[in-house]
Amino acid sequence: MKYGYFDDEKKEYVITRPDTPAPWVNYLGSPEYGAIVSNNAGGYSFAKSGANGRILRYVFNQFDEPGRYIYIRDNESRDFWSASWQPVGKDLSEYKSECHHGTAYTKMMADYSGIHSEVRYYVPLGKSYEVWSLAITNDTDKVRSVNVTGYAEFTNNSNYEQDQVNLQYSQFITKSVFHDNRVRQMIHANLDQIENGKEVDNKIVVNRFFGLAGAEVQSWCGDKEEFLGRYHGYGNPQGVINGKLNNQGNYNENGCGALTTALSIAPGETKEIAFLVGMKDDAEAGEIVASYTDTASVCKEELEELISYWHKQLSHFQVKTPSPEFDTMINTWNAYNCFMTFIWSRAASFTYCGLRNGYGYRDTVQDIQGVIHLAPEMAVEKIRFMLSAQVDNGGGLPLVKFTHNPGHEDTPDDASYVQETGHPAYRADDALWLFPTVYKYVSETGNVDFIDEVIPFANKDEGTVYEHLKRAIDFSMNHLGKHGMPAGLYADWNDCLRLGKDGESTFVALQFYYAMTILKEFAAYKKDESYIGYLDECQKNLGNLIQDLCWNEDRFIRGFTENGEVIGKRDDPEANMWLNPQSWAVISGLADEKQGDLALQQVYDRLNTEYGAILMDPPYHAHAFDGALAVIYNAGTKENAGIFSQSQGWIILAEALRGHGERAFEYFMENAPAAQNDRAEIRRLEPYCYGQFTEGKASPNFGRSHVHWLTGTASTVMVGCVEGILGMRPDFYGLHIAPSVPKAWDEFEIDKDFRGCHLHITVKNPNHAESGCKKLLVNGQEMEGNYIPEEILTAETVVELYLS
Ligand code: IFM
Repeated sequence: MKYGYFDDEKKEYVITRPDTPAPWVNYLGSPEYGAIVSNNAGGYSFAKSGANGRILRYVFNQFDEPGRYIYIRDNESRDFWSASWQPVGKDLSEYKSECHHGTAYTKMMADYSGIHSEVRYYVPLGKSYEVWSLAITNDTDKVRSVNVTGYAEFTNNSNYEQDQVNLQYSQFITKSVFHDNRVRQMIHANLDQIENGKEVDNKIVVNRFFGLAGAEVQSWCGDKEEFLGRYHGYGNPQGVINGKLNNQGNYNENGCGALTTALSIAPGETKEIAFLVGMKDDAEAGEIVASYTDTASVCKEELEELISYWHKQLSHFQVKTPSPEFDTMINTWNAYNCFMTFIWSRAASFTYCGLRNGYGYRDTVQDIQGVIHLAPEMAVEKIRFMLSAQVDNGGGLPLVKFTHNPGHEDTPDDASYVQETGHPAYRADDALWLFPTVYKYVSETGNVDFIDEVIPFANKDEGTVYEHLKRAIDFSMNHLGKHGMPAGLYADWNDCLRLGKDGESTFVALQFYYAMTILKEFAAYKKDESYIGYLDECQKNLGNLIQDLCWNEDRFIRGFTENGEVIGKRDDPEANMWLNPQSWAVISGLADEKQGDLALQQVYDRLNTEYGAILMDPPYHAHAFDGALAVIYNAGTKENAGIFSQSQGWIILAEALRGHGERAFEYFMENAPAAQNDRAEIRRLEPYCYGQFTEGKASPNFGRSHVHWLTGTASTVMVGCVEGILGMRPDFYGLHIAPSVPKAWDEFEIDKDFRGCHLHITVKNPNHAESGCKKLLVNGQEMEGNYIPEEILTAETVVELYLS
């Protein structure tokens, strides 16, 4: 079943049926002001932090309430509806609507009772407040008298948890008043006579506002219960039914902003107004509302500016292939998803309530990879930040606080860090993600000098980027398990594998092996011969160990428990086949071709499903070892044999590296949101963003996906597609082009900005190959192999590659 379609021209997803199987949301705003809005206007906003800056309330796990509601009431018939289908929820045979989610804006159109409304939700570029701009048109031939009421439900405390659960406190610090054209809600208003800005018990007055521009306020309300009325809900608020709000604020209990304006609209006429929300003191709020007096033109200009900003960001890498699903994901939606994970990490969605008030080390270092080809200058800022969260022993801080203070942080070795973050120990993989991320950044930009940049460590001291990477090697060398492979510690990539200081992880061993290959390239650049010798030796030993201990006829095992038992043996009753060691054996360069192909074939035969490859099989149930925490999940769910979508990116990349374009693309399509647009009732999640996992074949809900938007899937699939399927593989000195595509693709095009030049690449496939380069022409000149050295690039470089 379909609920909408992709408008690729406008880079929008258009929802034509509002009764979607889950709230389908969009992200608005910037790191300064974040806002999430669903196709039914549900959602919340926050200044800087989803945990501590919450402005608009959202009740989690209660199907999409409350939200940014705009009610329209016909004052003659007294009938009323909302500019989004919900919360009033008129009969869909009479109420027609469309929701357009675009890049950092959402538009909702509705037609009911001869009135057309269009509301656009956005956060203006560079601003830290939000706009709900409304155009309302009378499509009938008589004058219509309508009330328009905007409703914003403020939290009683900027801390999300305090607002939701500490009611004996948070309900008694809020108070709202009306001034000119806006409701002003104050938290801790009783401190307003205390010396300006002075804290009492760490508290000062916090101001929020809900304002109206473009029309006069007819009535207002600042109290949620008064607005809704007893035993009424968001679908039938008493204030809207009455046709006039009670002009009273709240004093205790629950604050809100509700503003009604009464409009008389002539036949064919359109009126434009805007509601504005933010966390600003009253004077600034007044200025903001006043700046929207010329409502229609200000909003139009702001929206255009926002759209051109985002479209420019995305323009740095665009493709035209025979697959509309691939194009829409790479050009727009996967890319936008990558930016959102890059910005918000795992902090704020309809699943993440904001309590994880920091960056997961591995998550963020991986997220960065998804935007390097689009915005390397943004990426490097965060790489610096993450390097500054590396402890001087080389390990990464498992959680990097949003308040991170490089050089002064506690570490998992300190009780204070453990108590504050809940992370009691180092994880084996965290710092190893730095290698591919730093490499991808340096190769994309050619900024090799970056490795000499000095960056502090999290706890003390500083070192060059090169030194940071060396310390990461030291960390793994200093944490080896019983056989001499990297220990699994508190977790490897898989949060549900606790292998401890003696148990060992094949995945980490493969990452470590790969890290040494990368660091050798940096060392070669530095002419650090003795270190290259050291790495050669370590890598050789590690490679031999992996080959001797981890290869099990046709697959790589997952590792060893603390007792030395093998995890993932062919004849284990449960979890005898794992996905990630197979893909990573190829990505890391450890597997020889025969091994790689055998292991990948096992994945295809044993783990692949129509929705992607499951993480392992069979699920844990009765045979879980002590550290196999995945057994806590239902079979077919999350790390217990779910289709863990992040891993799809790696299997796409591995198949592509082996030149298996058909397989790589098949894996892409199985889990691509856009490819499931017509199966929305099964997938449930938005068809334009990735989810953390899809329920596997062991689940009765096979194919249902969860944990939308903020997932490492965005970046791994992006890398799998850009580097793998499209074969864009820069190194320090130029660009390798090595596509691995379906045989049926005759031709495709890539527009890529690269080191200040624009590359227009056409890949031709007259012989219907999956991979291989027959000929490469750059500005008409034939290259040797499939490599373009940087020095021959021109401002407009025309590239033609013929597959073999
Ligand atoms: O790798 C982790 C990630 O850090 C958080 N979500 C689950 C993944 C797999 O366990």
